[in-house]
Amino acid sequence: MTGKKDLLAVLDFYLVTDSGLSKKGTLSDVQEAVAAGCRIVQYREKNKSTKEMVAEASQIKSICGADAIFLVNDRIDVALAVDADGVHIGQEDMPIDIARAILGADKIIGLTVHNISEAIEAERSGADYVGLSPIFDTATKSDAGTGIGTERIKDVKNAINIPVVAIGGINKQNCRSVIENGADSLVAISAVVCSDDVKRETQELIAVIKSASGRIC
Ligand code: 3NM
Repeated sequence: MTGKKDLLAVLDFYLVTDSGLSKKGTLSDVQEAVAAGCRIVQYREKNKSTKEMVAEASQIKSICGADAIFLVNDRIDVALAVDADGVHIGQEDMPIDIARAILGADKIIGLTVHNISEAIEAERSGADYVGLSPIFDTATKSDAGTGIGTERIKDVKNAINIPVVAIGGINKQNCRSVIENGADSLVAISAVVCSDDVKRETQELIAVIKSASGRIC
């Protein structure tokens, strides 16, 4: 197990980048979130060239350093190019067993799931954590579908032994219920990257998550 995999146990707030929504830019968002105590960053970029992505991913990797896990969304080639800590993939992306064969045992692989059966299958196939989505309706991802609600988090959490990261429509107002219903960590893209102060927003979310999960602040 790598040192970075140990961090999966204490994720709290999980930053996913969105250059389309960001007010100050992806690199600034990562810098501020990591400075606020965020321990996992996923570089999610749908509109840039591979060359631009490799350059940006390399900069994000340096910002994360030893303090934060650095994952790349979907693009296993970009993750390998910059020696990221791993990838986050969806149900329609590279099959997880093939992703694992390409990346090796030490890399972190997260998989998006929408229900208990996908979560059980994710764990069986060797995922290191699942992203459960969407918890609430969200405008950030047009094809995300209807929110499943917080009650379903418990069902998924009880069915598997790997961390559950909640995503979709989460903000400072509803994040407590997400953690109280069993999520180990959560993503809040628009709530954070559209805010005027990413660092403060991240700190406040982390404080609520720690308090809701009983972790010491
Ligand atoms: N994936 P916000 S929802 C990147 O349902 C992503 O798989 C989703 O953004 C999924 O926190 C989503 O602004 C966007 O709602 C989440």
